[in-house]
Amino acid sequence: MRVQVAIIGAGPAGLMLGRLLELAGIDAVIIERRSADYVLGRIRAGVLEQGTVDLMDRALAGTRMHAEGLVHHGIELGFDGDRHRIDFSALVGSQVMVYGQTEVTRDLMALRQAPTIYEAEDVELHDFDGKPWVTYRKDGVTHRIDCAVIAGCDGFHGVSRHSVPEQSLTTFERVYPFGWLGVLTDRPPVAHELIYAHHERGFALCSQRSLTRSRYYIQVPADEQVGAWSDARFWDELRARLAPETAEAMQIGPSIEKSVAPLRSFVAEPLRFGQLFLAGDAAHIVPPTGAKGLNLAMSDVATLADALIEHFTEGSPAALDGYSSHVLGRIWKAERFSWWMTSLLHTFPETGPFGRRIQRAEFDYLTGSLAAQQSLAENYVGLPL
Ligand code: RFL
Ligand code: PHB
Repeated sequence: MRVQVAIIGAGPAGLMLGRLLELAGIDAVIIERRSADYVLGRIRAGVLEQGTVDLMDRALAGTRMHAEGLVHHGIELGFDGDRHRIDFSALVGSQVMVYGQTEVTRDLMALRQAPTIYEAEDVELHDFDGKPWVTYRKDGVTHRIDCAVIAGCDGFHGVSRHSVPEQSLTTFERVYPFGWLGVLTDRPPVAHELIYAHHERGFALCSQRSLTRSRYYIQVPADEQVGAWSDARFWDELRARLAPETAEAMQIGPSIEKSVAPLRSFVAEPLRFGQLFLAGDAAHIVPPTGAKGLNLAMSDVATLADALIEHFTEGSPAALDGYSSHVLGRIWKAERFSWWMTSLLHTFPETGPFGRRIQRAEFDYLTGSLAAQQSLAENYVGLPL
């Protein structure tokens, strides 16, 4: 097979890139290691920035999102039971959309006409400094795809970044000593908006997927086993970290999904190696506290799609040449914001009582300063593309 673009990975980044290229008449195949059902079964992000909403519309994929997604005009921050609302609309005149990553993925999958090869084993990238090609094995047979460009959209553990010689890549990383234990339940959310809470027992987040489905998270040690957490233990711990009136109002139910996600900050530089381009979690990871991972993946592929369209339709390499430095500027701002939200809201045993006093001062400064709230709001709703 010969195509213009071989996309590795059918997560939101790969599917959105595939869709934007398809609409522009550029020939692209997606090669994915897992089955479509497996990809749809992963419960991940829940908050879309306006830029991501706009991109879904550009991809002509926004109909169900606008019908079923929930527009949120703010979030609540909690600190040891004290509560403060950040009003995005009043502070920066923008908002976010609560619509699950699973639904974004489902909508993009449903629209796709061009081939996606699921359950492709042993995907390998060849010759991306010259004339690139990709091989994979399916049902015991090895296949070859020749292409002009490879887009590595295969997440943090994917093969694309790992195919780059170590000396060509600089990586920056912080691994946090904790993770998030998440529970999904078919009960109405405890509040209309998301609640991010700092407590001396650890961070807690009350999120949602719809008016009848809630998503809750608590900070746990990085090596925590899900099996150690019965539903009852989870609900008790979550409620202990929230303001009493919130804990009391919470409707609890059986969990329909429960998992631990590690927290990490990571950036690889650069994002172009010959004809290979990295985008999304393959290029960077943020801790989920700022709700930036999916949105950053989407802004990478929006830029990459435009650059590829310019390359293939006008023969101009300028935008592709600028891709890496262009997106890295935005990536580092999202890294900074996610690190800052994480630092404010989690407990860090190693920083001791001094660290907690600094966190309290940061919270008090934030709740007393419109400028500080505006900065939070501006970053949370998403910096311009
Ligand atoms: P993905 O989603 O990891 O998709 C990569 C795809 O590549 C496939 N793959 C391979 N295919 C072929 N060959 C190989 N060798 C391959 N190796 C891997 C994988 O099977 C997969 O299908 O990366 P992508 O597309 O870059 O998307 C990134 C987002 O998934 C991620 O950033 C977000 O989920 C992060 N995130 C959040 N982001 C937000 O913007 N808002 C949020 O509210 C938010 N909440 C979260 C999150 C991530 C979480 N976890 C579990 C890490 C909450 C959590 C708990
Ligand atoms: C989620 O609903 O999964 C979610 C929401 C906000 C975050 C992280 C995760 O910051």
